[in-house]
Amino acid sequence: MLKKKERYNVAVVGATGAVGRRMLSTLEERSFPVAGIKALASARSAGQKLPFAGGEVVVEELRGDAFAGVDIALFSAGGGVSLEYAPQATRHGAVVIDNSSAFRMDKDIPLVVPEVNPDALKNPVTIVANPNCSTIQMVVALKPLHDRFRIRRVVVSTYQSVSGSGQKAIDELLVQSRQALAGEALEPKVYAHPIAFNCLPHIDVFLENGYTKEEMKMVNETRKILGDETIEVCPTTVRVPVFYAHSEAVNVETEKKLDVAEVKALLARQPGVELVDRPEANAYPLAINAAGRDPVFVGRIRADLTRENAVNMWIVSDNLRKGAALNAVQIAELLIRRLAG
Ligand code: 25A
Ligand code: L14
Repeated sequence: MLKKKERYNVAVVGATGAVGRRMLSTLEERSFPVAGIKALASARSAGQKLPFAGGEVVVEELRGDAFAGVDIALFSAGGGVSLEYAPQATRHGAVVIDNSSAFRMDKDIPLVVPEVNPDALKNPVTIVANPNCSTIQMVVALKPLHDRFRIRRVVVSTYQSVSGSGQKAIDELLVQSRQALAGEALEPKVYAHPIAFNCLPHIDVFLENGYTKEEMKMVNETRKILGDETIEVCPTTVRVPVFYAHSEAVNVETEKKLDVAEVKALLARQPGVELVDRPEANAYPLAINAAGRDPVFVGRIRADLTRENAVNMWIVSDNLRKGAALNAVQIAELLIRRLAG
């Protein structure tokens, strides 16, 4: 169990990955009270140096005994690594904040977005799950609408960047873009088809019901985070040739009478949201503006003309930040704040 301290020993598992690197930089940017830092990854990255707090941290191979003395362990090395090593970390007394999908739907494990359901974090905590990136940015915007109007149904289409699948996918989009412009054949490795100049309605694996696992994460995680099993979510998740930040077209239907001006007002004061909604100035959220920034950007807020009590909006956020590293560090901040209070 986490004990109150001035500063905490923190480990990042998967530190060399696209998310792990941002976990390190986010701890630094937000001046998290770090006593000692450990960067853990697979053997092939051991010895590599990563920048941290003006200095460098040498990557160590992930082994069970690496968690001795660790207070907080942030995991982003895929579900298999989490399933194997999170229990070893908790056995050493560390609290695990896990970015993989391994524990998210476990009923004993809190699934937390600090602006949305901070009270899901109940002591004593051993593992906390960080939700899926597409779900996080959507629920941050849905929360005030659910509280005020009670959401009945959400129809969402995502436009997801390649960085969600890691550095190798970022490299693949770059290489294929160059190949396409040079008139060369495109060779897919990470994805089933070329991603350059294309859209793939396929994220994570297909399930028996015809949906992808990414789509079903949006259905199940949204209900768990908002604490309402009656909310219907109808998703289509699409990979697009964008490097950073996911965009989402979201239609929300509510039980109570919905007022678009009030929706805008509620979103304007929702913590974690930045409204960008001035069509007269061509101002709306864009992936290239959201990349490298913390907020969930919301715009194109307009009534659904085909239905009463329904509204459309466009939600954009950096999937590696609010969608992964930032949310994980915010969970750690919430944990230590609770200890302090
Ligand atoms: O890709 P993996 O296998 O899931 O691994 C991701 C991270 O976990 C570590 C691994 O370290 C990496 O840090 N890891 C994997 N297996 C491990 C094990 N058994 C393990 N750690 C311990 N024990 P690594 O040293 O093995 O891998 C090196 C990493 O280097 C990155 N890389 C590759 N080419 C690069 C590069 N970095 C810079 N420049 C290049 N040209 C690459 O990391 C490689 O894995 P990555 O960016 O591809 O990692 C992305 C993976 O992270 C997870 N992820 C990303 N976004 C999300 C996410 N998970 C949840 N939500 C997200 N939003 C995914 O698992 C993704 O595959
Ligand atoms: O958090 O974009 O479950 O490929 C798994 C796949 C996040 C993103 C998760 C991708 C994800 C992801």
